[in-house]
Amino acid sequence: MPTADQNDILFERARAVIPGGVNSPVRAFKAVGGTPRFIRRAEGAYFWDANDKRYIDYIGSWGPMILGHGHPAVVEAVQKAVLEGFSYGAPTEREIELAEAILALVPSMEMVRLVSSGTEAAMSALRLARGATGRKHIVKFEGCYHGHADALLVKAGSGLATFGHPTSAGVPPEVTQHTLVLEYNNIAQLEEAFALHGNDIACLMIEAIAGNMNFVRATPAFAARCRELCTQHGALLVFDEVMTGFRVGLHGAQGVLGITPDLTVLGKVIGGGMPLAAFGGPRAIMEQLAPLGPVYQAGTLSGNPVATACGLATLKEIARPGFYEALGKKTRSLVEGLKAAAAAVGLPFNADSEGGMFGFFLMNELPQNYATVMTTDNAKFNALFHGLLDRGVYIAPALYEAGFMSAAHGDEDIAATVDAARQIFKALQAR
Ligand code: KE4
Repeated sequence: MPTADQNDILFERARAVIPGGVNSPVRAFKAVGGTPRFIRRAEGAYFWDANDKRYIDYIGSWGPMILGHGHPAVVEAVQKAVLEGFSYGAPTEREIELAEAILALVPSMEMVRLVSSGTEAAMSALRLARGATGRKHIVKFEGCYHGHADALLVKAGSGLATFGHPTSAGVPPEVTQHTLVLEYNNIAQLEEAFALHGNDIACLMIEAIAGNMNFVRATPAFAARCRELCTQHGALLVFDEVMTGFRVGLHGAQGVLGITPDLTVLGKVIGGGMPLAAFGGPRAIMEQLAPLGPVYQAGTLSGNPVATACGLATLKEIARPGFYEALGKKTRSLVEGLKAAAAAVGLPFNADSEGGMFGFFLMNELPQNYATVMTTDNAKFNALFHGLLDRGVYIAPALYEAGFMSAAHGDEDIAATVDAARQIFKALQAR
């Protein structure tokens, strides 16, 4: 009699008390089918599910675990911090230390405000941009995700440069009527939108390397045009680097592209796996924030003393010389190995990476926008996902998500991953 699958048992129990059995939708495996794995513990590049099955983890908590799980220096910092208290609701020196560390690594920032999630950081940056410019309109791009604040849960309107419609129930159209949703990497559409609305645009928010439609880079020309048009029209350029910050390189996507945004949104890696995010920019803009200025923003656990200890210890490790060279080499090794394995069986496949972030596509091109990514054969992706999962390799349970390498992944993990993929690619090609 096979032993009962503990993941099934836990999933059934979870669905009785938590909507969909999860506290964040992507974890429910709805896009790929099957039972989510309930994780009991993690260490280094691995985590173990409720059946005590080990997986090579390429989610890394969706980006934060860049050092791998349970880095000794980070564990020690958190253990020490909790003994001093969990939360005070009062300022601490450690918040200053983390702010100083972030500003040292993000030259476009003169000041930073710490919050508890990427959604909160992006939402607050948006409000600050509107408050600082006195304008209503905002620009975002199809396929970019900036958390679930109402004004950002928007899909493109019909026709060119028309205002967006809500993607979620519970968001009144009045809230999204000022959000323009454009096609990523479409310079002509961007220029049209600014020609029509430029002087009413408070900000353009973008993932300059987009990790929410798998892995799509803004072309240098497109990124430069975003910068030029924002400058020309007095709109603020906001780089949402919640995922790319300290992930694609020590200076994020803005460092890779050489573009200076007006505001930057950070999260994930800066919390090292604990609830911590941030947004920042020039002093003149940031000082519009309460308690100094008219733009209100607040948070009970903002700058939490344990989360800031975790973040600081993480930043200290990633700032060490050679960290990103070694991480980038590992990620490229995985990507090149997967491409070679797919080519060997003639499977249409391509992949890309930057620093510790990667993506792959079951097509020969590297998509430039969301519509192209979505032409992927879902059934093939799902077969790949479950084939890897069965072989102890855990990638994102959705084709529109990116993958994440950690410093703890070893050559043997990468070889095992490529080998598992090789076994599946052959079957995929035959479908
Ligand atoms: P959070 O509120 O989930 O901390 O951050 C929102 C957010 C903002 N900006 C970017 C670029 C992001 O990628 C995210 C969150 N990313 C998703 C993964 N695609 C988090 C995973 C989840 O939703 O469970």
